[in-house]
Amino acid sequence: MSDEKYSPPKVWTWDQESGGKFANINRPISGATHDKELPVGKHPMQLYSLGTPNGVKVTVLLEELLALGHEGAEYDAYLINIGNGDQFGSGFVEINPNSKIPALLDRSSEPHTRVFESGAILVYLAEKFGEFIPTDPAARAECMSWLFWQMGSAPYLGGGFGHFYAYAPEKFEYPINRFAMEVKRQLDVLDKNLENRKFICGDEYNIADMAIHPWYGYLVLKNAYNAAEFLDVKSYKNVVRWAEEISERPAFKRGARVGRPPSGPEDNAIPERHNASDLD
Ligand SMILES: N[C@@H](CCC(=O)N[C@@H](CS)C(=O)NCC(=O)O)C(=O)O
Repeated sequence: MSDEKYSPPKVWTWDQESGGKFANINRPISGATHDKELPVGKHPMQLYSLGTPNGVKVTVLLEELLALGHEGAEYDAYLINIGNGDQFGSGFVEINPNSKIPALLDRSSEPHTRVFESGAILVYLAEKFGEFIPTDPAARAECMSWLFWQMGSAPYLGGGFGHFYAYAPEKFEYPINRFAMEVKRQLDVLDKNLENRKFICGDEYNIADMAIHPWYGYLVLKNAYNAAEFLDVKSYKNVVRWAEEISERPAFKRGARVGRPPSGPEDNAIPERHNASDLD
């Protein structure tokens, strides 16, 4: 396969053999592919998710809320294995018609409240418990601006740069150049913002930090996509300082462990979480 030879047909059709890491789960059709009820645990919050950057945002916020003593944030976290197509089960699609993790069901409301899209889940929980979201209108606008910045920007990082640099069946110069440039621009935006701010919005840690850290913090600290050197991530010194500080928070450390099988004996990750003691 080569990008030089490709000329798009008049009408696009689904090529199931298109290759790449996610070819087996990507489909041009929405909706359920099979009947499957979701499991339900004993806690008010039922989270159907996975320990990816979008999933970790939510477990980190839930752990932060629990650390402040909000018992209503107690949660069962169930693993949705997107590689096996669990996101296309009928029960999951009822909670998220877009078939992507994370999805939340709040069983403390009557009727129960479903929430999908990680940004919407962060806002819902922060508002419900009155934490990690400013009440002053100007401060709230700043928080929402950075939260929506993350929601709009990260697809260029993951779906654009990460996909073409790490997952596509071949290395194509054009998309790698285009998305590397954009990701470096985004890192520069963050770095300049953090020049005079401790956290994304100022002195207070809030849901904007929780949304941005699993993507850009992970990128600068953990060699995401094996691209640390290629993107020269360590040169974004303010982003590195901010990312390191958040990584030290006990609730961050707990939340970041939920939603994946351990990769080896040194890894303390847990696939599912049903009790605080699962992480103690
Ligand atoms: N904008 C969504 C993106 C969610 C998303 O892309 N989730 C990925 C994993 S990080 C997923 O579930 N992919 C499964 C699929 O595409 O079928 C959010 O922030 O919640």
